[in-house]
Amino acid sequence: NLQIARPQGYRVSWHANPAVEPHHFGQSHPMKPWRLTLTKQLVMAYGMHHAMDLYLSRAATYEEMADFHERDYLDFLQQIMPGDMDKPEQADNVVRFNFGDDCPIFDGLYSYCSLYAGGSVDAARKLCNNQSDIAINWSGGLHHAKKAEASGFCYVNDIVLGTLQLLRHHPRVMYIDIDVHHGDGVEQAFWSTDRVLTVSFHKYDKDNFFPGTGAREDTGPAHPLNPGAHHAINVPLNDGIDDESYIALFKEVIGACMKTYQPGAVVLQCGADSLGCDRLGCFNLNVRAHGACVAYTKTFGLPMLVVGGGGYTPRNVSRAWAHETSILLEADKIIDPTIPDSVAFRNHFGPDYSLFPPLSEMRKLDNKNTRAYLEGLVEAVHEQLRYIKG
Ligand code: TV1
Ligand code: CA
Ligand code: ZN
Repeated sequence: NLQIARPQGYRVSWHANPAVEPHHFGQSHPMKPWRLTLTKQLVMAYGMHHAMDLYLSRAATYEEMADFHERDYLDFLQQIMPGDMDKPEQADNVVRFNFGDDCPIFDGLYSYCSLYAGGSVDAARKLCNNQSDIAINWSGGLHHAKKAEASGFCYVNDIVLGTLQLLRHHPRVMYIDIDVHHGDGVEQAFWSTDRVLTVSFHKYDKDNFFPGTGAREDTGPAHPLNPGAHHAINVPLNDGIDDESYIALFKEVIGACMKTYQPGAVVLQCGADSLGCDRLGCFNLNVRAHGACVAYTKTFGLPMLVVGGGGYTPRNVSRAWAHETSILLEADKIIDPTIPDSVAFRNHFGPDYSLFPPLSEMRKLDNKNTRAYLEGLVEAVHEQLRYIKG
């Protein structure tokens, strides 16, 4: 019995549906749901599945997704088929809803979306019902989706749907996003409420890095009648940020936000494209530093919805998310950094077979974030927090 085996620990629940994993975005598309298979194999090889409650997540219903998304958009998502993309009668909607290279129409698209969204809705409900303290959905975290628009590999915004569930029980929810991209969809969804504080750390370059939003001074529509003014915190970064600076920055920003805002629950998006060596990312983080952010967030002892997100070098995505699962289980000090012999697809982890390969040394990117720049960011966040009362 797990409650007896881990009397002090948090109750951790794992929400997944293996039917998400076989979906293909297409030939050279960087988003690979297969990374979830690799993550699960690592977690199981370490025996972590014995220490948490495992739930087969349901597909989110149409009505559940309509909590955020427009019905027109969901109808399109539900009926569109691969091949329809080029049909003249669909052309208007394809453009209107932003389908294309980043967001292709592939086989089983609607089931893919409803399954990953169902995981976050289920996970949030377990937290609300007090049946879990930390609920994990690595297939979620798709932070760019808008209410009537697909964007940046995201179709349905599971984070918004999960957060809406948490808001039924908690007056204030804090959203933290460590994906290398700006969490624009979540920010925008909660732009006009003071009940969600969104905080995104990301690479920012208006013209050359997706999505081009999330400048330091973008803090939400600043109208005096908007209760959500000042409730979007953006931490824009340059290439090559290293472990030490990122962890220090994360702790200062999140520590200050927690102190001021005093949320009742946290949603943590753990996009793994902020790791060094990511196919799309440009930061220099190691698996341990990425995990240190998860560990720090956990120290506040709040109910946590933990979701995935980006991550385009599958072997490192699975390393990070397996390590972070162990942190949430308080098992990170116990597990062997050498990847178990028994793991499926073990060849993917060679030649080092370590959970912690030296990612920062493999593709050396200069750290373009000076100490002065980072200090300026922290100061600006403190100034912004003066507008917010907890
Ligand atoms: C098909 C095939 C699509 C190869 C897309 C990289 C591809 C990209 C592809 C790609 C790619 C982006 C843009 C340009 C907007 C476009 C899950 C006008 C090698 C959360 C989404 C990034 C990140 C979108 C998602 C970005 C997340 N980068 N190869 N597409 N246009 N799109 O720049 O935050 O991680 O790159
Ligand atoms: Ca981010
Ligand atoms: Zn990303």
